[in-house]
Amino acid sequence: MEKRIRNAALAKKVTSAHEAASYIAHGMTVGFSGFTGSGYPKAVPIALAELIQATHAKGEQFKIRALTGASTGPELDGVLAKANGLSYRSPFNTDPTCRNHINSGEIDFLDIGLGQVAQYAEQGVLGEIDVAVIEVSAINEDGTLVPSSSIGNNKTWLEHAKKVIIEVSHWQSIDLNGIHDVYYGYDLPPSRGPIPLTKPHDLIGKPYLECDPSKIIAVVEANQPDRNAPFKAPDNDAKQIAGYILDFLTHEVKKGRLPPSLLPLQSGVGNVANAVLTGMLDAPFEQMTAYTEVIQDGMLDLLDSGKLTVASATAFSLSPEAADRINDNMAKYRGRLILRPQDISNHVGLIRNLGCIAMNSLIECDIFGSVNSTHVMGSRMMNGIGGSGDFSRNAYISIFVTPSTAKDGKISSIVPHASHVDHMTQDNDVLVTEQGLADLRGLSPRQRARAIIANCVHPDYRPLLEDYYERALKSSYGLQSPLILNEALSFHQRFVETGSMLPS
Ligand code: 0RQ
Repeated sequence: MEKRIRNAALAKKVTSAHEAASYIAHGMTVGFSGFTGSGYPKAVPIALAELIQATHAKGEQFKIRALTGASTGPELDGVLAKANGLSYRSPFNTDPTCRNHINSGEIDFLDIGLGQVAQYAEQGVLGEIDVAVIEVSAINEDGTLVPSSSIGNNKTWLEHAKKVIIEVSHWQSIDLNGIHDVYYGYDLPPSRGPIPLTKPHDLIGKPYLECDPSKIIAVVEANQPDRNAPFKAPDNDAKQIAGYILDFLTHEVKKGRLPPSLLPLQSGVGNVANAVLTGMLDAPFEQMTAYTEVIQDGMLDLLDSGKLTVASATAFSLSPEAADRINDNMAKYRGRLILRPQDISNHVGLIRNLGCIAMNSLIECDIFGSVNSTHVMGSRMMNGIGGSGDFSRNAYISIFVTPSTAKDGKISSIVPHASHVDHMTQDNDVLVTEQGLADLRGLSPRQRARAIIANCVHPDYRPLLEDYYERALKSSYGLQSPLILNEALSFHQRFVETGSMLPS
């Protein structure tokens, strides 16, 4: 087995996860590595959760403020939430226990765009970062750190934390060395210059993370796998949605509005997004590129087929099979898979310059095209805005996808008025459901409503929305965006009262 801790001074700091966790105390702000279930520390958070439980058993308080890149896994968000050890969490979470604690009001959750977190930390508005706990795949002889399967906000946490705990993962591929590109030229305003990245494959930084060695208080060795969840095989809805998107992109190429290789793709996480990527395997596009935040199975398949030449992101989010495949062949992907800090992968200026085609899923969309990505019935947090805002506003074309209904048809994904808005109507170009596609570009709100109701709504809900909209046209206070004020959220109210948005 190749040696992972190659720096003599840091090798002397190797200790147990429990010893490392004991440096974290009640009230501290901890910056953890981790993004969409990859590259998060496992051993130290588990030990920390045990320490928290033991402290609570003595009748003493112990809660921390946890910052990450994005979602982590059961060994981090899961155990800390179960131990009632979180008072504050940002910026994105998919763990069910943590979600429950957020929605019961026990955890203050700051839901912000993933590209914005580093700047907030630099401004100091997230408070002082007491400790950073960062998973790496190796420590180089000179003390620089080879990141693991995500970079996320690691550069920021390492720079701003007062103390650092490094968790060296023996599970991660040793060949991750050379996959990362950590840009160190990004100063605070007014010293900020242009970022020299004009193509997704450009390498503009260093293949490692730097850290002042005097801040490193402990090094822990671990061997747990990332949270790699299997993807469902694409169902009919997903296949239909993928078909409409591929037809749309083909049409845009024919019209000369997109080049035959398309523009850099961004794809959100989830089964529908993965199905779209799978559909691209048979699509007539060659030499494609991806500038995105997460690399999932579909993107790996596209790379292997040669249809995609490069995928730049900040993290992997793979099924267990794809994780094994990539870990066994990591060296072969060097130069074609690039992981960057999330303030670069999600940099709004780069997204605009590259002209990304953004494809993201949603919770609900209203008839004018305002999108809610986060709040079920306007108040219950699902995961967070993630990177969808960074990409949708700044993309060349922003596409949102969703099945037209949720929860066995009891919820319409298209509603008269969004119960929460993450992406305003002006930012959203194309809406796709299994019913069809609405190209909203250049349309006024009234034209958008007609296109969405006609093309995207499920037949069970279409008469209800047509009826609502026709009445709105007659009674609305203004006709720019027709609205019946005391009925706009009536679908949601009906669901909360009866368990279905359909009238009984
Ligand atoms: O619930 O898990 O109980 O079955 O939401 O929905 O249809 O499986 O779709 O996995 O793509 O997730 C918006 C949540 C969609 C996700 C969201 C319920 C539905 C199901 C999941 P169950 P699906 P997906 C890059 C981009 C924000 C972040 C983002 C997301 C569950 O895509 O978090 O875009 N996006 N990041 O039943 C009630 C509705 C619902 C609903 C769906 N209208 N009401 N429940 N659901 N619609 C990645 C990152 O940023 C890291």
